[in-house]
Amino acid sequence: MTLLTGAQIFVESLYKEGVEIIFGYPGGKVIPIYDVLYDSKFKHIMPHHEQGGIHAADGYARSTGKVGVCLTTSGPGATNLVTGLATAYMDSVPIVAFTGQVPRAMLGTDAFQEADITGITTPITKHNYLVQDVKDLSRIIKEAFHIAKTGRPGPVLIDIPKDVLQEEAEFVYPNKINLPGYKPNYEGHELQIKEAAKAINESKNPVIYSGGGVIISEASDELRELAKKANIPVTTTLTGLGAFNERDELSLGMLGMHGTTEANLAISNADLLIAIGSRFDDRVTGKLDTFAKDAKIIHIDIDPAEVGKRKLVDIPIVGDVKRILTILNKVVEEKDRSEWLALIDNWRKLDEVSQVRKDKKKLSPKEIIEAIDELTQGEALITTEVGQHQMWAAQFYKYTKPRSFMTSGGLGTMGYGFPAAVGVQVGNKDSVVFALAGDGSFQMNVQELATVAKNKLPLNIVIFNNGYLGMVRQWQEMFYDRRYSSVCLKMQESCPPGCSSPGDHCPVTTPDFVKLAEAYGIKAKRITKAEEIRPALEEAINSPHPYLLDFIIEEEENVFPMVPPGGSLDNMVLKEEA
Ligand SMILES: Cc1ncc(C[n+]2csc(CCOP(=O)(O)OP(=O)(O)O)c2C)c(N)n1
Repeated sequence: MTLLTGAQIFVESLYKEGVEIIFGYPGGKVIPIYDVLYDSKFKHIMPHHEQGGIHAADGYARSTGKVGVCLTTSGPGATNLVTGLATAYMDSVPIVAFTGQVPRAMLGTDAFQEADITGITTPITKHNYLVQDVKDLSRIIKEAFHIAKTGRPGPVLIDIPKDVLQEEAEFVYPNKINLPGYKPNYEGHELQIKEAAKAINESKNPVIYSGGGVIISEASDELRELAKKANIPVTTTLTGLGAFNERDELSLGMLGMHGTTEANLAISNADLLIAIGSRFDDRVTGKLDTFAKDAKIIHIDIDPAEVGKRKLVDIPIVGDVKRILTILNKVVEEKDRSEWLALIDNWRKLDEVSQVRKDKKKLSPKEIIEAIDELTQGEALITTEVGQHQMWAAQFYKYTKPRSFMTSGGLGTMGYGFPAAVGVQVGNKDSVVFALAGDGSFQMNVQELATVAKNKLPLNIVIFNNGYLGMVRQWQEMFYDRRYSSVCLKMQESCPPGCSSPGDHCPVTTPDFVKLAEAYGIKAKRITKAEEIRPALEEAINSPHPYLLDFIIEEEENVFPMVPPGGSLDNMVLKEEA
């Protein structure tokens, strides 16, 4: 019988799971693993902050559909994962996160670099484990991967004490899983599916409200079939973008707070809402009792806890979206819905109103994103941070395929997008990848420029530089009487109190992003004129190296349409007040 150490078992188990890439950062409690990794076949990407590592694993998972794997040491290494775990948990992303832990005998003694990471992460992981015996390690790893990727996916954490990594046991990788308390229901109730088909066949003004769950269950083809067969318009959530080709005439784009006019008005006037793999998030519904107020509601979701959680549903169907849509498509009838579609077309025209610019002196974010869209024909893989640029990226890029838009929808994590793009590029070597960032968000995980440079990742980093924490400034402008409190990124002590007009005259306190990129050995350019937008983007896309583009955009450009917080979807603010 050959005995392996816990660290060797870790590596062998990951081979069995087909893992190819680990995003990891070393430290005292995981040195035994690093010692084994020294001779291993894994690609190991070292971020420059553990938060960067877990977001990279997340971007890898969202863009490839595989499980993302990250590894950190105990204590601060482990706690640096918290934001990344919560981000993945809220958006149902499969990740297995490994953390080192102090030796078993020292647990609970406030030992050096001890943190109760299983306690800390209980509410933000799908499941977590503290490995107490090396003999359990391979079984736990097998279970963790199973839990992370099945049912409603999510992050699972495995905490391994250092002495468990050093102890020996026989290596047996189990063939079977035995988790009596965990049995996701994939099938969907047949009678309910028939009910749903009947409701669809009878409806005049139906709308499909499709969420990230459609992408997760790889059900885009089935969604298209349903929409096309029955002529039903489709709106998607932020994390659902790409589930339905936005260049299709049935696409309504995104719904919700910054959704399109046609999507929000279609929902408000629908007689039937078909919610698929979506969870009635408050940014989507606005005021709950007026959301789809005249509609019968069908809700298809793998997670029974989501059905009826926020909104009462007429026809609940719990199960795998792909399987359910496959059955549903057989019983749904072809139908002409041209009157309803014509009405929606009229609402579409209102979008033009929202996109009128305040000031034409500086670059418009819309122009930049539309240029990216044209140059890449909706084929690029795009990540964003959180803020106005995130909403512009959702509104102006026309996503054509699933797994092409990676953004923190549920938690809204600034600092997510740039490191996530690292994982996206690593997992999709031949794809054109864009990391779109605000000048505020980019500074939250800016250290990953080193990871990009070292690994020669040909990322296109685009900064929408407005000198502000733009989205917060927009709220202060619209709802707090333009009292710009702590949103100016150029502000310093010598500024006049109450200043609300930062501009080119201000001292520079945000870093010069071009110089910063160059300090890491990354090519970079600042763009200030409209005619420079396309050539700069082309140069970046065609370059085999990473490239950072710093676009100086209009400081006070806002995102419209906007449903004011707590408002109804049919009460959008369409444009800037005169
Ligand atoms: C970690 C984190 N802290 C704070 C916030 C709150 N927040 C949401 S948007 C935003 C401003 C983002 O500014 P920037 O990255 O410059 O993007 P812009 O809105 O200007 O496009 C802030 C502070 C957040 N979402 N995440």
